[in-house]
Amino acid sequence: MNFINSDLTDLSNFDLNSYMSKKNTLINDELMKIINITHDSSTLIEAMSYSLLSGGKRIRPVLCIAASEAVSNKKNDVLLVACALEMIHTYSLIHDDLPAMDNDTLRRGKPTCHVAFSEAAAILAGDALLTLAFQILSSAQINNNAAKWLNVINLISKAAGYKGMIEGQVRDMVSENNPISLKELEYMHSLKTGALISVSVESGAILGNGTFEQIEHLKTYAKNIGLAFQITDDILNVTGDPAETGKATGSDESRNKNTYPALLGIAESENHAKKLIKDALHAIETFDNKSDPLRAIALYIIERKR
Ligand code: GRG
Repeated sequence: MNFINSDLTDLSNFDLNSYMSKKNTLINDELMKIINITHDSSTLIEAMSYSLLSGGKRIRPVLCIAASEAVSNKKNDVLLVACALEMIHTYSLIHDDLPAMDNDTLRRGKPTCHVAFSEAAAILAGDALLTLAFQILSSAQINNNAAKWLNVINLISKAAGYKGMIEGQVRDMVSENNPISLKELEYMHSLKTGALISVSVESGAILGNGTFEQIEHLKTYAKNIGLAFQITDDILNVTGDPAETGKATGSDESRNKNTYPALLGIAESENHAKKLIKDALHAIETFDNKSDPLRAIALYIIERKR
């Protein structure tokens, strides 16, 4: 990675693919246990598990686990928080794809939930995943950490809520056909996509018993990767291959959406995303090699093809 000072990115001893694959197995096994689909499951449970277990990248739950590992030498039990974050993310994708929102028919390489089931089933599956996330969070075994868990639940509800992801989605919808400034675009992205990514990192760091200073550095890391993630998503909507991304391309332009490529062009958008990743890596430069997964994920975010 030549655009960043090599001492920030010496990851020669770290294999991100193997790390992601191990964590994904843990997360997917736990999600399957939670959803527990059986032969007589209802349509609702089938629709929930159809979207939840359909092969997303699991970036948010992995970030939560990686942040807890970055600040701690102990094994921290953040798997349920990680799973709750993935449920909230999946709910947002199901609702984002609905005819009343982006009206998309392909997601994670498969027909979207409302296409595979029905619009009503998709709305209810999204609602059920969102509420299940908070049920899981509030019923976890918390030992002596009750105040920290309550704080995490509060932060996650804010990030997913009316001043977080949902407000970002509303801004995205109302700004269609209505050009906004770069500053407004950045704010919209920081809510729509950044808030859940940030809280994934922050909750892992809190439950890993990170110090105040470590958590502040990780929040800066998360803010930067969150925005870079959405810029890359915007770029992939122009340049990506649906066979790789598992979703439609060209849809932002046809809906006249405000995106980084629309405002800055592809090359400038890529440069901006690189600069954000550089800032993210700087924020955690004093952290030891337990943060290598976070460093590698930051680089992956702008190199990904899906
Ligand atoms: C309550 C009606 C109502 C809406 C909820 C829908 C919604 C609010 C918010 C949507 C926010 C949203 C869909 C943001 C897009 C974020 C984004 C870049 C998604 C793609 O994430 P990836 O690439 O997907 O991590 P995978 O499939 O890998 O998990």
